[in-house]
Amino acid sequence: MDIRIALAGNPNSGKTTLFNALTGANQFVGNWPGVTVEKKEGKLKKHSNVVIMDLPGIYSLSPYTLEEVVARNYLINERPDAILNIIDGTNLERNLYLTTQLTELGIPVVVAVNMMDVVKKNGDRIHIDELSRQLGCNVVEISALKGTGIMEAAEAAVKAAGGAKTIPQHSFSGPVEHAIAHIEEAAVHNLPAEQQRWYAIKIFERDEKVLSQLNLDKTVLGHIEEDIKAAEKELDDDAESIITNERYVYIASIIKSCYQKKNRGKLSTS
Ligand code: BGO
Repeated sequence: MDIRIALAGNPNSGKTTLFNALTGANQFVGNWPGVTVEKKEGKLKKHSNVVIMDLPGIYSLSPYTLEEVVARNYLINERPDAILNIIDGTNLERNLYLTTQLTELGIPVVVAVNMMDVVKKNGDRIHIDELSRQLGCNVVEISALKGTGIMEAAEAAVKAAGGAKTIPQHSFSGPVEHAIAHIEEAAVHNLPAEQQRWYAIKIFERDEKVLSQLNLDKTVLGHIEEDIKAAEKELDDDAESIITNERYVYIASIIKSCYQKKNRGKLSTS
């Protein structure tokens, strides 16, 4: 059986450059079923049993663009053996938004921090070990353009594919966790344990695609709605915005402890 690695990342993170460098001429290009979004897969060089699936470039796993729907359907329904998440090291805040969601899927994740040639040239520093600790997954520095670290990143993903699922390290605020715990118990306890959290968060967000997929009983839906409303009242915001905002608070704390900008704190002369 082939090992299936999904390559996921934001548009412009260097995903195409990395995919080409890892697979070379060993690529098959088509379309995702029923849509005109390009589907590319390829064999990892020197690993004929490893298939890399290049997912569309996305910022989030919300279902608002065709690309997001395609990517998340693949991750949820096909469940690759591991995710290699490429992030742009010069734009950590925006890129980690997707990462926080990928680590919730119950699939082993390896993060490849790309553009490290630029990060280093700028004199900035990313504390990789701390980033790895905070995300709960292996993190590898790469430059897809220069080819540095890329085989290490791919091999880390292959190794992760045979190991433990990534466990998200982030907790939402009390009222949200309270609602999520109720949702897990009421609606998704029959799903595999590692998938329950992702589904519960999506139900909390009232994600229509997930709700229609799960086809929950009306009484259960009514109880869940009460839990969501209680959190919304307590936090004075709508459920989806609460999740988004709390993700950004988490990301800000990661960046504070993992990213050091060379000129931070110095007065600008311009
Ligand atoms: C252009 N380092 C540097 N410095 N650049 C990188 C790296 C890296 O590690 N990795 C990728 N890039 P895609 P998506 C470009 O195309 O792979 C560059 O969307 C240009 N083009 O070369 O396409 C890469 O698939 C003109 O840059 O990303 C590309 O994720 C001037 O990042 C861009 C400058 O990479 C996006 C750059 C005509």
